[in-house]
Amino acid sequence: MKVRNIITVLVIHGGCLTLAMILSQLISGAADKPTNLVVNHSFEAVKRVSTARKPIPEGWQFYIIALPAEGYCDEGKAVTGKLSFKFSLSEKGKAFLHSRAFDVEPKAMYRIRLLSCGKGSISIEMLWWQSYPAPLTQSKQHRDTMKEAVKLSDSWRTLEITFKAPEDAKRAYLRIVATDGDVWVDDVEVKALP
Ligand SMILES: [Ca+2]
Repeated sequence: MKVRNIITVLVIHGGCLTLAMILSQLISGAADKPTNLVVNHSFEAVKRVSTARKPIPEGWQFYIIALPAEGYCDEGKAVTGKLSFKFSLSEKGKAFLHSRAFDVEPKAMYRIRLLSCGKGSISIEMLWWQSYPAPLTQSKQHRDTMKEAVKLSDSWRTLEITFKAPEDAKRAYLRIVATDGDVWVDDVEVKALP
């Protein structure tokens, strides 16, 4: 809620307005702001499957599609915090990083932003579901993707794309696809546009 609106409420209610009411208006105002639908967006929270394995980010799933490939939270580069997610791939390697699934509104617009750098290429996809996780029911338009993968460089750059949720979509998750070499990702954001 804007300060002007709070002042209007104060005028209407006069002395009856309590501090609790002001706070409640401020809290509801904050809830109206679009929030990042991706948890652990900067890859700072990690989990270790075993002491021998490299740490992977909480709230994300890593899938190897073509070997050799690996992926882990890396201390070598970061835009914010201390860690980023690093795909380490050979020329033939391919891997997916999936966010945790989140609720979506049918036909709403979702803007995805992330920062990335490296020697390889990256692409952003959204997977849409009528129902997820169980029962698993895909939307008729199940996958939206960038037209082509983006070739990266050693400098961090922002990638952004907006997708429209299909009319039967209730759930979705983000898929980050890396190929052709080492790729770092940090500060991932998925927001519903007003
Ligand atoms: Ca980070």
